[in-house]
Amino acid sequence: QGRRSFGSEAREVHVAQHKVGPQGHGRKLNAWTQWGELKECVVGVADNACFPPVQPAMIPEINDPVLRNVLGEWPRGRKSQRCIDAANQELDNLVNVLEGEGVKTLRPEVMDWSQPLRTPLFAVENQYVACCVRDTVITVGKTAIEAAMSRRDRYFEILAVRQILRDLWREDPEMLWKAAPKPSMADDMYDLSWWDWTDEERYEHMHKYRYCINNEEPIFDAADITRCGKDIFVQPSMTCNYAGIEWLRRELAPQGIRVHSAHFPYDLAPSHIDCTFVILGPHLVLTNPERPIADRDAEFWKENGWQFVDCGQPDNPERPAFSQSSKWLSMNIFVIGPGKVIVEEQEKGLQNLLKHQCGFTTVIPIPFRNVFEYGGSLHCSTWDTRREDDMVDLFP
Ligand code: ABU
Repeated sequence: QGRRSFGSEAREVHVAQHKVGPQGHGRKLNAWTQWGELKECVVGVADNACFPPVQPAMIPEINDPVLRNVLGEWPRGRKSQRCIDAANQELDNLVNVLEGEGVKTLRPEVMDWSQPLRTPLFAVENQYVACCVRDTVITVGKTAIEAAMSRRDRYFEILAVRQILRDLWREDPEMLWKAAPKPSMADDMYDLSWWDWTDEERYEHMHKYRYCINNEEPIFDAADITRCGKDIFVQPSMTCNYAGIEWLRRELAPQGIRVHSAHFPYDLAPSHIDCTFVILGPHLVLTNPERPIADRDAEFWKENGWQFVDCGQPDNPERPAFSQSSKWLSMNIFVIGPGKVIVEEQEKGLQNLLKHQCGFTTVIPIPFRNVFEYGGSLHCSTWDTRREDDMVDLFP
């Protein structure tokens, strides 16, 4: 066989020599559900965080009116070290809590996000941060999928977890690694007129599910997706269009995975399903009282025996001055196993609901409000790489 360089045996030798094939260390990528026993996950980092630049996918606003008057305009460049340290302290504590629960944790690489970025089609003065890893990549069964994100400052955020992806792929011969087509992020990918609509106009159009991106290229953030075994549900949003959902459908259909869209018409500027519709376990969903699921979608869930439990109003509805997320980060909880969940420490009402009405026996409160500045809470800032679960069929 020695010199037949294109024969299959020779190719295997070549693969092994160059360390690109399975290394057989026994780690597995696996996550079919939102509730299987968590064994390994990535927790984000706030290092070198910058303010997101104004761009077609995001026109940020300062929440605090006093500060808005003082600053006059949206800040630029690096965030303060104090703000970064405060978030990192809470993220590190989450790591300790997870390790204490027997979950192996991994961290993104620390990168310099203050660098400007220029492609042939757009330029931004700086990048963002690798805190909300949930947005950039998702595990669907045995496949890792890199998202097709809409924000220009997040174009290269995936690089912070590429080494983790490479290591997993080498070690797990069954793992599939897919990356959605990198969006152009050119001006014509966006619908800038959406930003000029009043709330009344957005309300009038709410059943069209059209936001600041158009439908020309597949776009989705990984956090627009939630998993229920054989079925995954994806929310059209500011960060996800129907082309993105169709891309997921075509890629995952050969594995027997059914991709559904999930609609929440009363959220007039939605992004990410994990503050709106949070799967707690088989047949149980925590729902957002201000963002009910569309009637036709609700029927499908209920026909299949699912129950919805409304989350109460947040105990602390305050949003940090520069956070672009809603008060509903309160329900961005992290289910780490059947009956086991991590919740922000100030959300006492939700902790009680989970204990007394949703069957959770272990509810772990931890401080996390300093991470809200970066647009996410406990679920957003994690990416589960291994859960003990299977491709269950809960929509037979
Ligand atoms: N990153 C999750 C944000 C969702 C929300 O603002 O409700």
